[in-house]
Amino acid sequence: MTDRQPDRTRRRVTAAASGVLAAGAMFGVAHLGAALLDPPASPFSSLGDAFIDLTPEWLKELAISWFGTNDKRALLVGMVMVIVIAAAGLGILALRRLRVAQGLVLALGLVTGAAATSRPQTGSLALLPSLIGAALGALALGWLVVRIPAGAGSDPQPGPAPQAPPREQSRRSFLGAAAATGVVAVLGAVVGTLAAGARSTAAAVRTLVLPKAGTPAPPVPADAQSPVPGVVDVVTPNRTFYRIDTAFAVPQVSPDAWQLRVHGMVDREVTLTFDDLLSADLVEAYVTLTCVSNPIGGDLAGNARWLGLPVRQVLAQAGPRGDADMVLSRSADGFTASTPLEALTDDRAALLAIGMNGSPLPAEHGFPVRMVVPGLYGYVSATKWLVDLEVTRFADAQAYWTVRGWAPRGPVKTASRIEVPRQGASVPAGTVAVGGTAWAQHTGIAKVEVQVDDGPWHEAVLAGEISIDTWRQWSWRWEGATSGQHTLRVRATDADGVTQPGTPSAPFPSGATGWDEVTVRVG
Ligand SMILES: Nc1nc2c(c(=O)[nH]1)N[C@H]1C(S)=C(S)[C@@H](COP(=O)(O)O)O[C@H]1N2
Ligand SMILES: [Mo]
Repeated sequence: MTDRQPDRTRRRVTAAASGVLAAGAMFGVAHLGAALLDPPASPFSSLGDAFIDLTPEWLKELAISWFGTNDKRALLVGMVMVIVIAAAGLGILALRRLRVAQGLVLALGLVTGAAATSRPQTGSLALLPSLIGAALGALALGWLVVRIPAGAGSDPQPGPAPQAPPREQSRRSFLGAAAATGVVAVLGAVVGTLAAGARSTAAAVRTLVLPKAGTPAPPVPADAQSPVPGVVDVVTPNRTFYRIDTAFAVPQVSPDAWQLRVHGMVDREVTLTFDDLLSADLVEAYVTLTCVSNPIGGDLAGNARWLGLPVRQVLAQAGPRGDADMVLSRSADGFTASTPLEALTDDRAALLAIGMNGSPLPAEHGFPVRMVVPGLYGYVSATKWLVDLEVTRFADAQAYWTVRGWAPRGPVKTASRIEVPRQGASVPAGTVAVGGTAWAQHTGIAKVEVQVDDGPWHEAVLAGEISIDTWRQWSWRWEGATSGQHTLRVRATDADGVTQPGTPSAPFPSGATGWDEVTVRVG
């Protein structure tokens, strides 16, 4: 008995590895099949998307606080880990109950296939890749498990178990099967990823030539950037602009096929093509976007120059009915946002944007068309991969995050943050340069004040204002900083004279409040 123990362990480890290889083949083949048939039907993106949609609010908040905008990568790693562990378990199960394990592999294929089918951007073939992958995975599992060499001196399993490997089954036969399965897994993953890449919108993003704005944005004032080194760029480069969305894989929407349907409580439906947008009289505006999930002092905000067609012009064509009060915008991947009709029809720069800082929208920021609305959090206004506008009423329709408990209307709350010095920094005694950014989109920032250790509030120097729709930077010279630990606090007052409340509240359900503070060591 004792001398058989290592053999049993070895068989189990080999079986676990077989399960992982079979799952690799299953997912690799399904991924490749999806890339050829219907890329969004890849089991990874559909499982990821389904998981995100089903994630409870507290877990989503936790994920954002742990991983920030790396939450998707973390989810992928987590998903792969769960699949590997489950597959290893199935491999061990297959040693004794091969048919049951194979049945579970097929069931897993059905689940991923169902997830793929349920995604708004997948077509009628979405079930196929997962089913083909699962069938192959089940076959591979059987193929591998019957070849697992029986340990020297070990007995076959008792009873007429068909999966008990004949003793003479050579090690070589197993290794050959394992290698073949591994090759299928890797080839599926690699070729599938390449094929999906070739079908992506990357080339369209690169080759699109943006038209010139009929109404360009006024130039950025020379003093708009805070003079304090280390404060963020007052115009955020596209490459570092924060990204928040529910899409596990970036939706790929071709500008050639793009259409925007405007319907609902309107006098006449309007359909817009991308060419209609390119030939329209476009407006350019600097607008600062902010995420409602941004904690006090957080960096889920960015400022860009957007090029697009004012939404109000398209709505005027459609003629909203008098009793409508909301526009539900919908993305290609099913995300929706509820924007007050008024914010889209008044004179603010609410845009169907096709350009960001002089370039076509990057794929992850909504290519080919997104909405940008000054003064509202992104979740109620900034729909990326936009395909549909439904004129409706708050009483009749709910958007993606409203269903999950967030406020139906999301005006941006006034915020200010200290960027320099950083939390925990050591600074020399004497004069310390303090600087940061404040925002109150579509109202404007009138005053920023800084406090040291519960002392009096000092008015900071405001940098130049790009527009009331953008953030505004500030600086303050802290004179006579004495050695020791000190806390700096900041608060802003908007152009209506309203000062940020000091009472802290969490981002859920309508945006964080409170004053940002940093503790530094002087000396
Ligand atoms: N299609 C789609 N659009 C979306 C979202 C989304 O999940 N899906 N998230 C919104 C949220 S919550 C924010 S804060 C902004 C972020 O835009 P960005 O990623 O370009 O910074 O996009 C908005 N538009
Ligand atoms: Mo957001």
